Amino acid sequence: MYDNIKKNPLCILVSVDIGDYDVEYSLFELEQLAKTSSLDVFCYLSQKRKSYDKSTFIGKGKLEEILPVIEENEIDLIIFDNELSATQIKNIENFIGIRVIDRTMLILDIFALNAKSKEGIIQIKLAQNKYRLSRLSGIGVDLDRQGGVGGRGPGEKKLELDRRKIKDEINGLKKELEELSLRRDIFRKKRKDNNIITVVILGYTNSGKSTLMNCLTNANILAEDKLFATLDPTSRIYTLTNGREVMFVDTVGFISRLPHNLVESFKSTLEEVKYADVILHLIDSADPNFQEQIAVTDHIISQLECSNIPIIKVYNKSDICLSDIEFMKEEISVKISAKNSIGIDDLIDQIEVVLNKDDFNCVLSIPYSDISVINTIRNYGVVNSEVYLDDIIKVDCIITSRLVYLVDKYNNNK
Ligand SMILES: Nc1nc2c(ncn2[C@@H]2O[C@H](COP(=O)(O)OP(=O)(O)OP(=O)(O)O)[C@@H](O)[C@H]2O)c(=O)[nH]1
Ligand SMILES: [Mg+2]
Repeated sequence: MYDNIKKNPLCILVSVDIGDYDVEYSLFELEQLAKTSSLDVFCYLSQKRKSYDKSTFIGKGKLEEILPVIEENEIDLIIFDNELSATQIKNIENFIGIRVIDRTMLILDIFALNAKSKEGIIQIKLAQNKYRLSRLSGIGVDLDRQGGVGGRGPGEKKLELDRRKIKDEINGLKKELEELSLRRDIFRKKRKDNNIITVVILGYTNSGKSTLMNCLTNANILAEDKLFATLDPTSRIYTLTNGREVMFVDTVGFISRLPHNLVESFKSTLEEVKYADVILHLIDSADPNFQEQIAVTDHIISQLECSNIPIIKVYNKSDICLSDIEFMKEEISVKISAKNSIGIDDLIDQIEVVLNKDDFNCVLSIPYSDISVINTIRNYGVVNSEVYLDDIIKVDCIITSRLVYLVDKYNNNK
């Protein structure tokens, strides 16, 4: 009988612990990443060392231990939780006879699979090429060493050609991204001109960003129990209780030790964050490691030059959260369950409080020639009363600070 059931590749997760990060948590995350990539995990393995082994990263003795486990259990793949050099991968593969990849390669693979938009695909290609180039550089150093001082190894010419090819490709991709980014700038300016308020949803991968977006706006975005389900920012309009329209933007999720190249490459889509009026930092409060996840997201937010934008911490998955989270007093926070639509009104209230913080009351004298301004005020503020006089309209209204530049000239009380 033929066995027609297609099995997922089986892998072993390996890590070397030199005490610079929480290895246990990172390995747990690596398992989630492997599962997202349709790989089955056979076991974890970690080795405490003072430093990494230059040629095989993990000690040779440990590799010898793994060998029979691989043979007896028909393991297909070894995944290292650390970033390995090309030479280290080659040396380990020669020793154990199966494929070896590292955390960065796995994350890049998942991103490549999930990228849908043109911009997303270019960004991931850019990250992959930068990664390939950094590894080729590594090989170059090794070849230089083999060739001795001033000596040129036999494969070096080809290596130089490969490097140039990748560099050309990187430059081409960067150019394409710049063009797309320019288009995004124009779109953003239009939004600003139209006074559209933007609320960006940020947070750790799998925290429920897309579920919240769907719950608020019926956006129909894929939300699933997999890492990096969303790569492309998606935006939808939502109308607040006072009639003001805001645009919610769903974004790519974060993870600890996110490959540097990836953050760099996704900067253009994350640029949206810089222009947000409010940031919602979504947190999976049911995850035992939610504190670490908050710290990772805070760190990435701090790199995005948006320290002046108000942030609301949104503790999601309250339906399955066992511990009673004590909110920090000084921060604005709210507890919700996006999946069950619990606490959404509170969240909207909080957003309104933040947005209305800078609102103020004024009486404007608007000439009939500029009557359309009243509509703008109505859309983005509150009109209390309108009195139609001979040459002007007196408008008593509450306006947001964003409208000041538009209505300042009609304000007699300044
Ligand atoms: N129990 C529970 N599950 C939730 C809640 N909100 C989201 N989830 C689940 O969490 C998982 C991840 O949700 P997503 O909305 O895809 O998360 P995300 O933050 O967009 O993830 P990425 O796009 O991968 O970064 C899904 O299985 C959701 O059903 C909630 O309030 N309660
Ligand atoms: Mg998502």
